[in-house]
Amino acid sequence: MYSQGLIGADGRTTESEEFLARFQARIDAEEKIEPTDAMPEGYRRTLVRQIGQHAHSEIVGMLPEGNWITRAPSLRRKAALLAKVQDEGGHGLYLYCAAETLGVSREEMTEELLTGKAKYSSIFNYPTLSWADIGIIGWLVDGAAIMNQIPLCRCSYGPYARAMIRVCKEESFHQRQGYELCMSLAFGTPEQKAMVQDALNRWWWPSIMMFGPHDADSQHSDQSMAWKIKRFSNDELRQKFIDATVPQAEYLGLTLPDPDLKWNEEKGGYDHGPIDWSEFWRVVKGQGPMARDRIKARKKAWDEGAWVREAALAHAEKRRARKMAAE
Ligand code: FAQ
Repeated sequence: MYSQGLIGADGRTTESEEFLARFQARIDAEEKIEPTDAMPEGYRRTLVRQIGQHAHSEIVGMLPEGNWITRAPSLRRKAALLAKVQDEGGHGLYLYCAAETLGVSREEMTEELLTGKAKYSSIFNYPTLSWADIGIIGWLVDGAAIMNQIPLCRCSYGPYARAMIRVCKEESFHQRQGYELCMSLAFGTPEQKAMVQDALNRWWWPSIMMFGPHDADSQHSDQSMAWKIKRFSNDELRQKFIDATVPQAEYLGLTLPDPDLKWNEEKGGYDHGPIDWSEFWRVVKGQGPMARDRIKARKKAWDEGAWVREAALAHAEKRRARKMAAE
């Protein structure tokens, strides 16, 4: 199927130097790579891994907030949260479609998620304990997601870059609804302010971890940046996020739970305290507080949706047969 699929039995690529140089020249010239173009197997695999992980994150990411839809405190808040969670489902679908253009099926990707072979963002393994968590997720988690995803609109792979344009517009709206929710709590009663401060204390460090390991420990960054899949390193994006978020917390009168957070005039950004990477890796490896529940919920949805997939296929087959008979 792929003219570039020159993988030996040992799993190693055998693409020629000339082929790789020609491909790199296209990337360097900012050409978009499209599904039918020849591409190195490593490029294809990197995209399947990243886009698949990204799609799973959107779908699993519906669960922590979905948990609060029936308990939203007003109709306005309920409508906004319902729409946000639906948007996340939509993002997952665009991303699965973008990954499918690389020759991987939705079934294969789902199987990898359910067996723990494919990752999803660490952030969704934390519980949503109070209503304020919904505001904080919008403000911080969508805020971090946008910081990471705006550059993906310029990703070298066309279908991924195009999918990200709409995703980013919607994430930006999500971030604002989250910040507005935090404003009403932070400027509300002392109990409401304490509730949003508690949520901020719990979500700050996991949000900072969303950007992935420090650059020195990021195994994929160098190659992904050379292929212009990633445009900024994990640490660069984390720094941009912190610099944008500190003044927002100050405006709300909330404290970020990092005593080492200080403006550094020389670098023109904030210094921050050490990140607990042992927690990050524990969560990434499936030992997060909600990891078991998240996979259980996805497995239940996949199993219980089997009849819908079968019915949709049977319907499509019937239509195809009817069309053939009419021709
Ligand atoms: N969680 O070498 P790197 C959202 C893994 S969407 C889990 O630096 P890379 C929307 C990484 O996969 C949030 N695993 O990797 C929303 C790799 O393992 P592998 C998701 C992580 O790919 C909002 C290993 O560590 N966004 O929030 C994490 O160059 C609100 C080494 O790392 C995306 O997926 C992590 N945080 O950089 C929904 C964006 N970080 O695969 C609902 C697209 C790293 O070799 C509510 N992805 N790992 O087994 C990316 O930009 C990149 O993949 C990074 C990681 C930056 C996440």
